[in-house]
Amino acid sequence: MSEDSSPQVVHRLDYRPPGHLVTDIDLEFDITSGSTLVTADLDVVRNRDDARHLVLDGVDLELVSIAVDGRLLAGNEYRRDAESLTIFDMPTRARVSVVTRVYPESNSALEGLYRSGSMYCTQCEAEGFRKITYFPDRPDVLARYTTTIVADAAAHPVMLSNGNLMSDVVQADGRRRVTWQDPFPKPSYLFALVAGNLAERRDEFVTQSGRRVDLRIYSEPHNIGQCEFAMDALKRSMRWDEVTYGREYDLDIFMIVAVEDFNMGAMENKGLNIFNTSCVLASPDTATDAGYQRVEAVVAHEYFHNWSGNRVTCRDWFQLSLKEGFTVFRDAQFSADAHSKTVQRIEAVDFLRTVQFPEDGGPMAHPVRPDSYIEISNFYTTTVYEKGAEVVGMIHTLLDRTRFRRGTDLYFDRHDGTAVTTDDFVAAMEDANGVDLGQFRRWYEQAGTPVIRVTQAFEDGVCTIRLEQRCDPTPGQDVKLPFHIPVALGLLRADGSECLDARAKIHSDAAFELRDGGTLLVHLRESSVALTVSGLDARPVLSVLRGFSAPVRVEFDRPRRELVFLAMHDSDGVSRWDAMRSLQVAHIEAVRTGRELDDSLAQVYRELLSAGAADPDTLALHAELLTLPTEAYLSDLSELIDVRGIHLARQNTRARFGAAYADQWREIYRRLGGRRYVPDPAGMANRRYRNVALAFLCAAVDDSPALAGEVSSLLFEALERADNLTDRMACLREIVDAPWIEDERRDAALEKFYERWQAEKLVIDMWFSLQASSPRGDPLTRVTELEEHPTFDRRNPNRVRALYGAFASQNAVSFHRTDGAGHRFLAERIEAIDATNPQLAARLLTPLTRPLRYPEPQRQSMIAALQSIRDSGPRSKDVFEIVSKSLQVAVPGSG
Ligand code: B3K
Ligand code: ZN
Repeated sequence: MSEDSSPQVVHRLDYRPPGHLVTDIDLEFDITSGSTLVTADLDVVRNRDDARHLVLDGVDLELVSIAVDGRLLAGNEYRRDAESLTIFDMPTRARVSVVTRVYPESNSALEGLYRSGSMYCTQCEAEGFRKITYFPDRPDVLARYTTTIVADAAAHPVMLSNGNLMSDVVQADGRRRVTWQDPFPKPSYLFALVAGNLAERRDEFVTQSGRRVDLRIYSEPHNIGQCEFAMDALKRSMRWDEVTYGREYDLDIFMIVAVEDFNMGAMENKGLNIFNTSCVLASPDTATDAGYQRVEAVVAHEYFHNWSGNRVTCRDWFQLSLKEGFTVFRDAQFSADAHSKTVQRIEAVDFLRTVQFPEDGGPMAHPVRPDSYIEISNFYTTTVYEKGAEVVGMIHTLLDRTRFRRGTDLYFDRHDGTAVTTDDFVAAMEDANGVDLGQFRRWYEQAGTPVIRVTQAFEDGVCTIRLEQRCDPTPGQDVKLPFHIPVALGLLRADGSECLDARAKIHSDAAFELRDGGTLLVHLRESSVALTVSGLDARPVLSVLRGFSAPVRVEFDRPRRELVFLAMHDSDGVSRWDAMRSLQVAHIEAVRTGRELDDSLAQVYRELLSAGAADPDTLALHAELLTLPTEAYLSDLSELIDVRGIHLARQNTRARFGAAYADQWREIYRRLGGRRYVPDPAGMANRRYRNVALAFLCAAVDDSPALAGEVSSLLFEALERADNLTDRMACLREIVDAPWIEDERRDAALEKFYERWQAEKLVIDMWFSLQASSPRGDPLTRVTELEEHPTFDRRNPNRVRALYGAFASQNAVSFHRTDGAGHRFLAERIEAIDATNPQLAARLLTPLTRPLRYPEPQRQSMIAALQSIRDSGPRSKDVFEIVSKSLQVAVPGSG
């Protein structure tokens, strides 16, 4: 992008139905080394009376020929510019034949057709198909695809596309010709092609109606041994969607391909999902427990898209959350059914608060249904995905499970085979259940995180609770109207029992419903509502926002002893965790500001450590309760982020609680050790708790240096003995971070680890990120040394994120160095990466986008870093949009 060209802003309200539709498309890919010839035959029908000319999207394409109904067009019959091709005076119906040449070998943006390792593959969402051929590349043009691939047979034993296999022949010239046909009309973003020398893992699934479906996972041959877990997750997902949503798979075959160079996690192309290896490969030595859970969730997510996304798709990209929010909600339900519901929910809330809340309060804040964009790739955000899932979750809460299912049944029936809007989704929920979600729709329309302020009074047996909501302005939205917020409340007696049951005397102007287990669901629709509960013996302890019933912040000034009580006794695990978080945050904040500390937090640690945990779910919950919030979580809670202060206060707290209970941590670590490795929920809970204990024990050394010898022997022995990556990484993390381990021993451990696992790229990614995120020594120098490592590859997104991403987002003290070197470093790397892979570059920008949240001198140096990217004339719309929006907020009037 040159400096003077002002990039076009796309507005939601400018939507118009497509001028032309394409009913069928025949594609032929003639793949030769260095270039691929693409022939596309499109059956085009006029769709709007005023559409005289046919406009097709196309970017970076070499046009070889273009014909209409078999007649080659002369130069004056069409026009081409950088992003489109217009055929003048199109007949109402015609067959358009376009031949283009593309260069997958030199496609480093990883969008369109590109090469990764020994294979060719595609990525078309959102607007990548236009880099393959000329086409109306928008999600509301649904066509039937027939795809033929012709390539050298020996080099490409596997040639795949969407749908069912129609033919597979070796031609007289030795080239192989394979044809696939997808009977389901789909938008171009769901097109996929893969060709290469791949290994395969096969299985099958019999659907609820008795149809047999072939299941295949493909990967580079060296990775095929790590596909078993994903296959199992796939079969479980297929069954789950039948049972939970009545959704059955619809083609004869379902394929997953694992690709090493991929910009995001995975892609739900019809019948042919393409995955980043990091989201599909798993083995005890190459994936941590978190990795296993990610594989399971992403496999499920992409599979679920077959209905929520593919069979019913988006009308335009502003509706992205229609498929993404809903599908994240579905995959979270699936994971909750497979693991501890409470812990799954805690992890989702933790992520939302750490990543989505800052986004919603920053320069890129946008509604779940955005109103405008410059580059749609920038809107695959935690707001569209995770907040979108929260919005669907609130509908689920408001309706309950049975009525929600009634709504989704109607939605799928009504819209199967069409491209619709988030409004259509909500309307189906309303129509199926006779409810009014009019005000609720504001969750799709207004950006920003609402705040609920809670006050509680008690007098003469009457407890009065007042809830007030507000939401700060966000860019472009100065005034917010009240949201319809489902607030789940509980009232607890001193013995931990619930006050609210069918006999409770509750009064409020707001609507409310009593749910199972003593939880009251209050519909907060006004700016402020009051609720009274009378006939109580004593002041109850209020449990607010149980299950995190809405994506809001809560302000509630209350005695710390109530938080201690909730952390130990609330019947809702999420609320226990939330109370614990409040105590931890208050403690760390007191340490940071040098204020007097009380014993509240210690009291809960003592109680939890002596409580024991009888079952895996409790063990997993206790591990979550004991874990301290990350620096990123803490940062979002203060107006002005004191990076070093937060780091030191958290370290100090870790050390103090480590040392205070060193005997217990040691005992837990020993007691839970020595079990055979199994990647199931019980095994994961065990390892999680045990490694929390290990981390505290290591932190104890900071407070009690005399422990150094014992703890370091324990660490090195445990590293040696570990039979799985989770435990190995837990030890190595401590070894890399601990200031009390000599440099030589640390370097030797890293070296040995590298030697042992160098063949496993995903493990080496972790090796990079472990070092990039370590606060020890001089991280920036270490990161610049790691850039020179022979296996560092600036073109591989996983490796880039492992090094630069981990440094900028998990090594705050070094990234935000007061001399600005961290900021400059990232800005320079982003400029370089923007030249080859704009989507990757744009994602790396996040840690630089909110200068106003930092004090001087960081603020100025972040602004300077953004300005230097701007002044270098960003090549892509992706980087331009984020840099200019960040600067507009940081330095109003600039940007
Ligand atoms: N739909 C894809 C994301 C595509 C991102 C394009 N920049 C993965 C997913 O959400 O399932
Ligand atoms: Zn998705």
